[in-house]
Amino acid sequence: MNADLVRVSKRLSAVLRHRPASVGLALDPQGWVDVDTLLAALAAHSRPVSRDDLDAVVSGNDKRRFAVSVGADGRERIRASQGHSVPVALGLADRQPPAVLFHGTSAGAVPSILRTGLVKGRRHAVHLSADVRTAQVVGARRSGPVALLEVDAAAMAGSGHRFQRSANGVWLTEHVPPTFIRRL
Ligand code: HQG
Repeated sequence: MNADLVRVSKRLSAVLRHRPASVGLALDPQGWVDVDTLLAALAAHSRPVSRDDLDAVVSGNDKRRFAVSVGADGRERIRASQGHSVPVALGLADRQPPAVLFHGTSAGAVPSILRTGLVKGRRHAVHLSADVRTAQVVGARRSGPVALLEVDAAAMAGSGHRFQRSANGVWLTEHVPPTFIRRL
């Protein structure tokens, strides 16, 4: 994705996950907003995004962060697939996770994580990756060396922890206690 589209993707993330009110919008309870309404609101707040760029970000995004669908009113709507800090009910069903999941983070965070487990912070859920490579990329967003953690998801599910998978393949859970975490 070129630099302009990365900028558009970040702009959409900010509005659709964290600050819809910054452009005068409210998301519906499931996090959707009408595409035309969104584009008009961005333009009205001096942050215009063209429909072509929105489509390019939705379909070309490395991580498929956004989903477009047709609402009950027959109009196109868009939402972020995960990562919200504003309250939304994504309506994801509980699913049996793979036996192991992975989490990439900064090495400096590991002692704290091994004490209190993985906590969701301001996000809705702890984000886990299905493969080590993705976890590596997630961890590399932090400064300093990356630490890779393996989560015993089978054992967690066995003791009643619930998991969901976002539309773009991120595994979500409420909290990962330290006993299920192993540093790779
Ligand atoms: C850490 C990106 C100390 C955790 C990615 C992480 C992902 C703790 C940071 C998505 C801790 C939170 C989410 C504890 C957790 N002590 N540190 N007890 N528990 N942490 O960004 O998982 O590009 O909220 O390790 O691809 O890094 O936005 O979570 O380093 O899918 O689409 O606290 O964000 O997606 O950071 O990333 P984040 P994350 P997007």
